[in-house]
Amino acid sequence: PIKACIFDLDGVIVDTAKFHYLAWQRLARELGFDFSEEDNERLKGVSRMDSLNILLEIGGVELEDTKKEELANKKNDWYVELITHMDKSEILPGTTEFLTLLKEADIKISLGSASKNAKMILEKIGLLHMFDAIIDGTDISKAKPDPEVFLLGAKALNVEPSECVVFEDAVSGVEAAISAGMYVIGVGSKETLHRANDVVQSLAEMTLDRLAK
Ligand code: B16
Ligand code: MG
Repeated sequence: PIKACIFDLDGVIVDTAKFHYLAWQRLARELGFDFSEEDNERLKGVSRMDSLNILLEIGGVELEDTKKEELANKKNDWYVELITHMDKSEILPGTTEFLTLLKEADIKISLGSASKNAKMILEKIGLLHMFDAIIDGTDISKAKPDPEVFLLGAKALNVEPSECVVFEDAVSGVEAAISAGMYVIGVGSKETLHRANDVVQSLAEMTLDRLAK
């Protein structure tokens, strides 16, 4: 029986990727190169510092660690500024409805995100109270595709990994869920997320019946 659902944040519950992109693009421009939307795909689900390393590699820029810290902080300040005005209207289709169905069915809900801004975002969009556990970038030491973020979620909810279903939009997140021994439903394109057990375009397609399968 399914006892818990674990949700990725960015790309599943909200589309913050566009704000991450704007902030990274601004940083790239400042460093003197361009950063395309296609490049940005590589940053989905990836931690802040790993994202910066990918960005610098694309721009062919090498920097010392202290400088990197400074740039990562700067990007985050811009990002936080961009998401200040986020509200309920940013919640992706079907999310609130599906979370409500889970609550009614007594299925536990956890967040499994790489973002250190996750709690703030959930609060802004008014969904924080729906979560029984929140595991985010401040709790983990190993980034997806490592299963740590999802295993900590199962632990916090006191359920077995095999009793959890993960919702993920990133390839690295799908791999993390598989490694955790969890059933995984991809949110996005079937081609990209072909390793997932099932794929939906958005949570609007989710029903308790589909979950039970
Ligand atoms: P922050 P998720 C991830 O969130 C994003 O997909 C990824 O693009 C971002 O770099 C990462 O969070 C870290 O975010 O800089 O806010 O700590 O998809 O795991 O919910
Ligand atoms: Mg994501």
